[in-house]
Amino acid sequence: MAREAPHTDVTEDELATGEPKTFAAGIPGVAATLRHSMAQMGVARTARTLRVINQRDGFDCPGCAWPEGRGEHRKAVEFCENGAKAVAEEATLRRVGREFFASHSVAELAERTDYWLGQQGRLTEPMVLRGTHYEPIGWDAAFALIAEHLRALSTPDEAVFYTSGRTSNEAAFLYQLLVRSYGTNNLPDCSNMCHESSGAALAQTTGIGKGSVTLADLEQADLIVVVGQNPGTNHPRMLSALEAAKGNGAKIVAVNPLPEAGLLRFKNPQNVRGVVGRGTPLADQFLQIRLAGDQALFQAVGNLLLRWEDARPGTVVDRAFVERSTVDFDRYAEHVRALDWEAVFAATGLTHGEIEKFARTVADSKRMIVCWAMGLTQHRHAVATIREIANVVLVRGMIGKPGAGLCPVRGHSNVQGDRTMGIWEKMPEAFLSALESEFGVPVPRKHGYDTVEAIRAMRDGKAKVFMAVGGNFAAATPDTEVTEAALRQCELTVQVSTKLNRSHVVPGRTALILPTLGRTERDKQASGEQFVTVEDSMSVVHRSRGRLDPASPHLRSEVAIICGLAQALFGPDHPVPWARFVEDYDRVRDHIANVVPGCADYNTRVRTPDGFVLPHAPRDAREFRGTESGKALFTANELTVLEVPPGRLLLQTLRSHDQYNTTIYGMDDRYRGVKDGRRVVFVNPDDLAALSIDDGALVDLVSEYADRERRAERFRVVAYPTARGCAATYFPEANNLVPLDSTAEVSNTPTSKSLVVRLEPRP
Ligand SMILES: Nc1nc2c(c(=O)[nH]1)N[C@H]1C(S)=C(S)[C@@H](COP(=O)(O)OP(=O)(O)OC[C@H]3O[C@@H](n4cnc5c(=O)[nH]c(N)nc54)[C@H](O)[C@@H]3O)O[C@H]1N2
Ligand SMILES: Nc1nc2c(c(=O)[nH]1)N[C@H]1C(S)=C(S)[C@@H](COP(=O)(O)OP(=O)(O)OC[C@H]3O[C@@H](n4cnc5c(=O)[nH]c(N)nc54)[C@H](O)[C@@H]3O)O[C@H]1N2
Ligand SMILES: [Mo]
Repeated sequence: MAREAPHTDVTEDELATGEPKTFAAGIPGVAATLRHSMAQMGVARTARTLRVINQRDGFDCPGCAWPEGRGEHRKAVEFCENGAKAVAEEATLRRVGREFFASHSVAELAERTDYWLGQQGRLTEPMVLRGTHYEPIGWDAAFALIAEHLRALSTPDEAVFYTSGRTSNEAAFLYQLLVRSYGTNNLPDCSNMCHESSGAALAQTTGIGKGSVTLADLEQADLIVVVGQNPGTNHPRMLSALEAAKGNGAKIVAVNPLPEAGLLRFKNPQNVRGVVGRGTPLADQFLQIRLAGDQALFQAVGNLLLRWEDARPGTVVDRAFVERSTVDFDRYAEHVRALDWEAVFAATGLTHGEIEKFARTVADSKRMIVCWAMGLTQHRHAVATIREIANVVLVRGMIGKPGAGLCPVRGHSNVQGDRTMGIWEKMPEAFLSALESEFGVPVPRKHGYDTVEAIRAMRDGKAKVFMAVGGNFAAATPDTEVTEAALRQCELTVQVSTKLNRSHVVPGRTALILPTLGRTERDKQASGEQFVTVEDSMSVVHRSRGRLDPASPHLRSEVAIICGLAQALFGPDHPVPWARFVEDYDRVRDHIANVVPGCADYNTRVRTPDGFVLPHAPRDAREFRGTESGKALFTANELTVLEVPPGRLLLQTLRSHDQYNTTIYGMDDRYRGVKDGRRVVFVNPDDLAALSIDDGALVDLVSEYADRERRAERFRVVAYPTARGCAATYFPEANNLVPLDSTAEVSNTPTSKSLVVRLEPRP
């Protein structure tokens, strides 16, 4: 049954809605940045902090994974409104100390909203849950307690070790080494809920699960297709790249159920025209697609491309590339030639004319890039959809040459780096054996649990210890009630965190909070001040060094926490020199150089001003060594149209302009015209008319899934120009509507962007 969600700020009564904005950033963006930063950090700290974001000698913005410019392309201001909010959130002057925990029981904190929890400030010392309250505990005692629990398990597979994508490469490498030395591959991470579908599709078709383009490519492209992504909010610096591409004559096509402000028009706050003028119109074509219709769209594009090729052979298909570098073209061609256009219209909600115009732009392009994010990855057929995009790119030979390629735009600032460093429940054999021989410790081969499997294992009593380095597992995962019950059932939960969040108030029988340094903070160890390294969405690895004094003298770095735990768990005679790693992170990097492919000479290369770019065979050499055949793979993907019963809508859960995942910065969603409320559901006015529901009505959202119904209460309806039959609401408030078992094929990513729901008006 539905709980009156404590996620709620019951502010929907004050909710104000207005026209959605048709442009992004400009003056309101700058004003919002400064207001938010100064409220959290004060004036001097704001000035000092914002100056070093994403600069060579500064820290990597903890916002998104969009790359910085290299060489002379690096700007004096390499951050955006939302990056500044992420920084302010971490560099806040507010603190959560022992007095705070003494005066609030866990039960009481569990009634608070996520927003309230996050607003209390930075965690300052290790805490352990005893009875009703968290109490201070020393670091050594905390490590001993975890080690004791881990040693008591009947198998290491009864423990789960989660990671969120802010963890540095050094910490990630040591964490997976700790977990594998202990004896399990249970390393679920936020990526399981994020770009897992992209990784799976790209690895199968191109041989490497990462994007193939660089920032320079974007500037050279003549066509950039942005599918299922809202860069104006989630990757604002990408808008500058789109604007530059546009200036060079590129066309931009946006594919989205929502007319997202940043995609339609952009006011760059970093130039005069952006501040005073009307800004740059970005999208040349906006395809307002139905949720989960993209596989059909790209099959239809493939169908038209082949038809035009048949009419004028040699003009559309890049024959030389297809013959030399790919396999299974004929199977693909046969499949899309037999396309059922009625299914395409039903799935996309688009007309033949709209699709044809788009396909024509694709056929005319000489340098095409396709970018995408969560709008593609969080659907049942996500992997097939991304494979379909790869098909179109391969037909046109749009990979491994300047200005062209596949560009999954990553979320968390180091989520890609964490994977490179081994955070994955199914790392390949080559990595595991390299790790084993580097350190002389046996490493298990059996695949571990991903996020969804980890929840099931905890629910079923098969996993009993849960540890998280970062993130907010309780709020970010699907099926909130199931997940929270699963966490509460654990014997021990351990959260390594910077700030208080929902996961701390849904504790296991014993629970620890271990506070850690953030990106912005100075990290001093025995050999002096340390830096860490990260990898952005375009495979650039570089340094990040914090400059602020730590939020509290008791904080430890993630590296120090992991090494401290390892020493308690393995004792002094372990073959891995854990204590030495903490003293000097160069020693960690020397091992990364030996184990991680592409990282030879790591310590030298990360010290070059812009860092270095990891190898990527398709991008660098038009080679596809990683696939089974050694060539790029065309795939034939069965087209399945999601059936939505009459009277029901397809609901997506997405981000407002005022949040970072489960961290809520504020109650507004400026570009969508929403003020003072998050419990809203956006619905097309024609659907509202058909359902006889008024704009502004209060409804429950009821998701219908095979096993049972799930209900989220009290959402305010907002009539909004989304695609027909589709609705949208915010993550994480609606996560209890996402069934644990409803996941994408192959990637097992929760389908948080296509939920069949009905709206039930409240009396
Ligand atoms: N400020 C800020 N920045 C962030 C984050 C944040 O929360 N706040 N989160 C970070 C993380 S971890 C990630 S993964 C990224 C997320 O970046 P996005 O993927 O941009 O995030 P969402 O808000 O989930 O938006 C999904 C977009 O896809 C569209 N969409 C949904 N379903 C479909 C579909 O079926 N087809 C198509 N074509 N479009 C669809 C939605 O309308 C929306 O525009 O951002 C990162 N950056
Ligand atoms: N319904 C729905 N669910 C979703 C999504 C969706 O679109 N819809 N998106 C999914 C996606 S794309 C993602 S990536 C996941 C995100 O899942 P997570 O990564 O688990 O969640 P976050 O909200 O990013 O984590 C925020 C917490 O991280 C901690 N933190 C911040 N900085 C640091 C640091 O430097 N070190 C440490 N140790 N901790 C730190 C803080 O305590 C903060 O409360 O959610 C997924 N869930
Ligand atoms: Mo993400």
